[in-house]
Amino acid sequence: MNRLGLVLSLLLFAAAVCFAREGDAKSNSVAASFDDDWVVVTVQGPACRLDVRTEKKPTAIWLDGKKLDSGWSYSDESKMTTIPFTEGTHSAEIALLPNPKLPPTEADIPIAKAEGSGTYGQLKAYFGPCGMQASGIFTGEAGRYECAVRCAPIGRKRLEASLSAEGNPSAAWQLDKEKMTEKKVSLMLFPETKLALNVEGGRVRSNPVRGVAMKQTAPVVVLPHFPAKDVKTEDGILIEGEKFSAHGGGEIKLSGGGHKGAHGNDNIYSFGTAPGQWVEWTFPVPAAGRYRLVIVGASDHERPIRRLEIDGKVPCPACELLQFARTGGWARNTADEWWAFRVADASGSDMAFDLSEGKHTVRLTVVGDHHLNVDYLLFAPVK
Ligand SMILES: [Ca+2]
Repeated sequence: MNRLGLVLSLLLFAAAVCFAREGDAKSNSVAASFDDDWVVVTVQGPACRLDVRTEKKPTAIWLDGKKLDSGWSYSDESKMTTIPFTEGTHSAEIALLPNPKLPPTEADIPIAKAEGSGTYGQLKAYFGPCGMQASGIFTGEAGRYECAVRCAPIGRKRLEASLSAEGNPSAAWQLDKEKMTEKKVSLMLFPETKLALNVEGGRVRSNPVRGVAMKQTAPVVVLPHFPAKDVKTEDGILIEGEKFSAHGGGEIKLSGGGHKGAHGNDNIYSFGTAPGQWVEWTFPVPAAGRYRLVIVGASDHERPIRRLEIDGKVPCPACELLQFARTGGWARNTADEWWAFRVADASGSDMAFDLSEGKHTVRLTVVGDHHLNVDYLLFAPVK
């Protein structure tokens, strides 16, 4: 540590190098801290003049955010900088580096589209003694996005950045002292999702976030639907929801007849207690061919989203994020709340799956935390 650093360390741990003069020294409280080539002092109490041992002449001083062009002085003999304070609580920022600038108080950080032009909204950032707090609303379409955050070198230790969506922490990382860093994280985003990007650990001297960019990696496909009573169950391979062959990530609950109008008088309910929960069914295919899939479910949540896999693979890009709908209720008392959802692509065209004769598996995995009751699945041959 150089001599300045040593003196400033003393300043930090024992305010003995700050002296209040021309006031009532016993009534003034002084807090001091330093980072890099800055000293920040906060003084509370009666009017006073404060001597701060800075070891060299400051290049600029700001008092309560306003630059002090005169009124302060520096003594080569004592190595002290003297600053006048009026009564009250005031903060002085003393710069010891060439061409100093006060940190920004606020900034706009666009959420750029990683491909093409335009933005998905922007974050409003505020800067203060603790760091930077930025927040904003995502304006793009529902989907999974790769989010990249680029941070500038911060020239200090122990500054941490964190990113969250709807208050759920998504990523946290430590910023690098000397080089640019980039953090990539995958996020499920919907229109109006609240995003927050914070840098904590102390005052930043410039905006540490050089950019935020997002790229959609999977769209959410809203499934077309029709009343479950119109499903022609005799036309296909019917797989009862309740007769699953495997599951993971949480308990699967069976109704045991507690819901109205369920096929086979049973169904799965509250499927979706945790992200990543899954349920799988094994089913025989009597004849090789192309099949369409209908899933009969009920929900009183806004957007249950499930990933569909057949024989261990996501069979189409749309199957990554299939969105069911709020059907009006959980079908506890009303059979009409069972809806049939056609597995379709983004244009609403039915997907067709090639299935060989023999055993196959179909799996639904929870994305998000919205519940879905599942009565049955039906693979119907394409005619
Ligand atoms: Ca059933």
